[in-house]
Amino acid sequence: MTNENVCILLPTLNEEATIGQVIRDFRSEGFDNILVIDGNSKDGTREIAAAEGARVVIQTGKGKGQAIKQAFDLIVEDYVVMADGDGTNLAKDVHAVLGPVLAGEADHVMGNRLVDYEKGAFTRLNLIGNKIINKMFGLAYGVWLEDILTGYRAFNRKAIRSFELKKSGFEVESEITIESVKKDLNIIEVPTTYLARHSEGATKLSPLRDGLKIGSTIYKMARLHNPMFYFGIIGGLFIICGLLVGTFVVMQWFQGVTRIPMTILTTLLIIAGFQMFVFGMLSDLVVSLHRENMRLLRKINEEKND
Ligand SMILES: Nc1nc2c(ncn2[C@@H]2O[C@H](COP(=O)(O)OP(=O)(O)OP(=O)(O)O)[C@@H](O)[C@H]2O)c(=O)[nH]1
Ligand SMILES: [Mg+2]
Repeated sequence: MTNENVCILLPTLNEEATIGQVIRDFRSEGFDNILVIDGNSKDGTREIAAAEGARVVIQTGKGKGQAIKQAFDLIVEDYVVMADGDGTNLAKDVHAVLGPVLAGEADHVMGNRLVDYEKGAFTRLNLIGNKIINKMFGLAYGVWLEDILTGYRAFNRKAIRSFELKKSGFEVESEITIESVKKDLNIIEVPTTYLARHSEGATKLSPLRDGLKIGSTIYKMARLHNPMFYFGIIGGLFIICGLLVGTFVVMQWFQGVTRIPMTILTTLLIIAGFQMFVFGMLSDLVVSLHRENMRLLRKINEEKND
């Protein structure tokens, strides 16, 4: 097998400061098949990429997610490596990231940025946000990965064909990871080096806005994978509110004041909370049965294709 069967996918938006070097680095590692999916950059990104020998496609919509989805539909190669165009991923790590996919040990390899990162590569807010999101992901999906938001990944064809991506922005990394867990793909994390952004390139990520969007995507998508987590949180909130109001009612009662409407509210909140848990349990049953059926269907499909 030659590296022609590996497509290096680089999403870019105004990355003229780094894209040329990134492409040269991947080429010097032996990868010439490079696809740059560009979000209508207003600088010289596309011209530089084309001059360095990459195939350049302009995305039809907006956002990194839309770009990746469009690129996955275009790619015909058996293997894909996705990396950022801002020079924060090291091209020489490509062998570590791609290796397990080529060896058939994984369908999806994720380059963990949190083991070895340059000073300044993450702001304090980004680092805390990443850690919270990784823990939340573990709780919701039962798979404890160390860096679910990494942009450095490798996939085989089976993986990219199985993804059903709907999000258009920076939720794409979480969505790809969730899809991989849902579709029972073999996921491996490998350590990679993460560098700080080039001083002339600006980040496209807004930590608070995108962080909240990512958190909400992980939470909402958990409804169909771990409903107990989804409904449990809502139920827990109802019960906490019920207990707070209830405590107030009891305190007032000790002082000789009886608060009938608040007592009713307490009961309603607590009953509604418990009902959410019951919803969660029932949905869990439905989802588990569905998962079994999907596994069986995938197995039949794989056997048919063999
Ligand atoms: N095609 C396309 N690429 C995008 C878009 N937004 C960001 N990118 C690219 O996606 C990669 C990751 O975006 P960054 O802004 O670096 O986000 P990040 O790596 O999470 O954040 P930093 O840590 O600040 O670098 C970069 O190569 C961007 O140029 C978009 O809307 N369309
Ligand atoms: Mg970046």
